[in-house]
Amino acid sequence: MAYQKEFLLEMYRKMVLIRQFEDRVKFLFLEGIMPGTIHQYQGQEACAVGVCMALNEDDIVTSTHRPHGHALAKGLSVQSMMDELFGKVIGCCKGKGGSMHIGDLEKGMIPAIAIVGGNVPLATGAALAFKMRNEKRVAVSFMGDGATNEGAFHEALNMGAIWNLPVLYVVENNLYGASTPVDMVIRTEKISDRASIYKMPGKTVDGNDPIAVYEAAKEAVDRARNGQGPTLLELITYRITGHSRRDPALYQPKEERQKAKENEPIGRFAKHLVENKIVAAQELEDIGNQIEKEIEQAVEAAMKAPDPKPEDALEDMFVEQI
Ligand SMILES: Cc1ncc(C[n+]2csc(CCOP(=O)(O)OP(=O)(O)O)c2C)c(N)n1
Ligand SMILES: [Mg+2]
Repeated sequence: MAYQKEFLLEMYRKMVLIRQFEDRVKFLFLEGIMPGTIHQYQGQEACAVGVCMALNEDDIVTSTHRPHGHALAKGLSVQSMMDELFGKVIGCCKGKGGSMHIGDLEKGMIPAIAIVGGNVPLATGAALAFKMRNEKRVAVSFMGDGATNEGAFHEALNMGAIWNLPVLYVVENNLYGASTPVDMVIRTEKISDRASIYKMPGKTVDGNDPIAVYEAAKEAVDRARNGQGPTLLELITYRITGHSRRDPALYQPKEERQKAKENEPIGRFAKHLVENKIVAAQELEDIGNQIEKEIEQAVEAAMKAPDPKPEDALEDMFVEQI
C-alpha cells in the first residue's frame, strides 16, 4: 500500500522521539541526576509507533515496566513525562508514579503496571466497559514475551474471547524475559500460536518494520471496532539496551547483538525512505535536530520544576465520587 509522505514522516518522527528520549534519560540516570529506576525501549520503537498510529485518540493502551515508548507513541508530551521521571509535582502522575507507572488517562494511557502480565486483564476490563457502554473504542495491552507465561495473560485472553471484546493483545517478543531466552521457556514456535486455543486470530509480524506493524494493527483494530472481537499480535523485535539500569546484557551473544543493530528499526526505516526517494536525508536530520532541542528544553524545565510536598502523599488515595 502507498502512504502519504506526511504519514511516513510522522512515523519516523515518533520513533526518533522515543529513541532520543530514552538515550537522554539513560545519560541522566547514569550521571545520577535522575532518581528511581528505568527499563528502556531502544530498538523496539516500531512496535509502539506502528500500533498507536492505528488507534484513535480515545482508544486506550495499557503498558508494562518498559512504558516510555508506548506513552510517547500514544501522545503524552515529552515535558509531562520528563517531569514525572524527575518526580515533579507537574508530572503526568504528579510525580507519584515515576517511570514504571507512567500514563495519562486523558491521552488514552492507563498508568503502566510493572507486575509482568498485570496490565493484560486491565485492557480486557477496559474493553468490556467499552462494549457495555456501546462505545466504539478499542483497548490495547502491550506486553513482553515473558508476560505470556503468566496466568493473568491466559485468563484475560479467555475472557476477551468469550465476550468477544474490542481488544488487541500485543506481544513484543524481544527474545528475552530479563536475561532468559524465550525459547527456554516457551515450547511453541510462535507465541501467536497461543491465540488458537482461545479461537481468536493470531499473527506474527516483523516488529522492526513500522509499516508491517501498522498494517497488522490496523486490521486487528478495525476488527475489534466492528464487533469482531480480539486479536493476538506478536511483534518480533530486539532490545538494543540492557533490561534495566546498568544491565550490560552480556547474555545477548555478540553476533546476535551485532545483527540486531543492523536490523534496528530507525536506521532501517530511514534507509527505506531515502533510497525510495520519499524524503531527502537532510529532512530526516532536521527532524532529529528539532527533537533534540525539544528534549533538552524539557530536561531543563523539569529540573527547575517544584517537588511535591510531603503532605501531597496523602492526596489521590481514594476516588471521592464515582
Ligand atoms: C509477576 C512478576 N514477576 C517477575 C517480575 C520481575 N520482572 C520484571 S521485568 C521481567 C522480565 C519481563 O520480560 P518480558 O515480559 O519479556 O518483558 P521485557 O522486559 O522483555 O520487555 C521480570 C521477570 C515482575 N515485575 N513481575
Ligand atoms: Mg521480553
